[in-house]
Amino acid sequence: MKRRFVTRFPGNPILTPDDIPYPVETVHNAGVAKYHGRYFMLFRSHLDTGRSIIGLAESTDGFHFAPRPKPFLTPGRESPFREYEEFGVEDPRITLVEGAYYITYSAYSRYGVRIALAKTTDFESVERVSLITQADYRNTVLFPEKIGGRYVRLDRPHSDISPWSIWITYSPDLVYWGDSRVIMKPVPYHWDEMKIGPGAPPIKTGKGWLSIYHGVFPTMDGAVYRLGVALHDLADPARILGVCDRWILQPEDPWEVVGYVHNVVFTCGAVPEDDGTLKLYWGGADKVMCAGTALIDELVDACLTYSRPPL
Ligand code: BMA
Repeated sequence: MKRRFVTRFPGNPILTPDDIPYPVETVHNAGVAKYHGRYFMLFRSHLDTGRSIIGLAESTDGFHFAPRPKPFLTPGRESPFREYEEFGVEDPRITLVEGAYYITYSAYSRYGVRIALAKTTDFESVERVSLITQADYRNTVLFPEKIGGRYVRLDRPHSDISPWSIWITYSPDLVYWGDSRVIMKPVPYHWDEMKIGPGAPPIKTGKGWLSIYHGVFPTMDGAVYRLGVALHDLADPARILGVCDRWILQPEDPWEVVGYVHNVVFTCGAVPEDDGTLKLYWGGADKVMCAGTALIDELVDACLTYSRPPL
């Protein structure tokens, strides 16, 4: 019998390229937010140039999504975004901060990959705020509130001499960021040994901030992307209270095992519900969107019960 932290929605995959009213090759790695009782999904799609854009789909139940007729966010046309989004925009994450939905996404260009920040208040129009990292960052999630008077994010800089790890960074205004430190590293010969990165924006619970991250393991058959969980202290999120030693989700369904990139489950969003459940969303094999549910308390307990050192 397998341990199950996540129950897959029986109607998976919930969104595929065939559902999208404009030509796309993939629908994956979506951020999701609940707004006035409706679910808004910002999903990444590869075009047949190999570059990515971001689309929008809406749902009343969090499982059945209707895509909008046109993409929501395509590479910026005005400087400085034009220069840094030339190769595409990818992997959006949505966090509600002080009444606005902030979107962090990867901006690709001839200069590398960096994180851009945009915001919307209505999922109709979107406004770019700033480019918030230099190059060599591609996963950043915002906490939904100021902590200790500062905005906080988890990010994942690239490195040649250390396996790619999760860092924490602070800002007075969401534009200027600093005071970074590494807080969580992969563990050798472990499911996340090759690299880790933030997944869904952190979720506030009574026992700490729950972070769902991705971890990668190299095999003779290529890399395998799985999801894990960590719990951060509420008042000082740089302090990790526990990292669950086990993965919570791995590629198993056929559309997670085979696709645009095989053997990938990759999350950019999860929605906590009032009844203590979590709706978790992930890209299957970089090709389709999938959903499942989990119990928030069970994920929090897993961080504390099967804990391994964060560094
Ligand atoms: C990562 C990113 C993700 C992708 C994953 C698996 O490096 O590119 O967007 O889902 O690889 O291909």
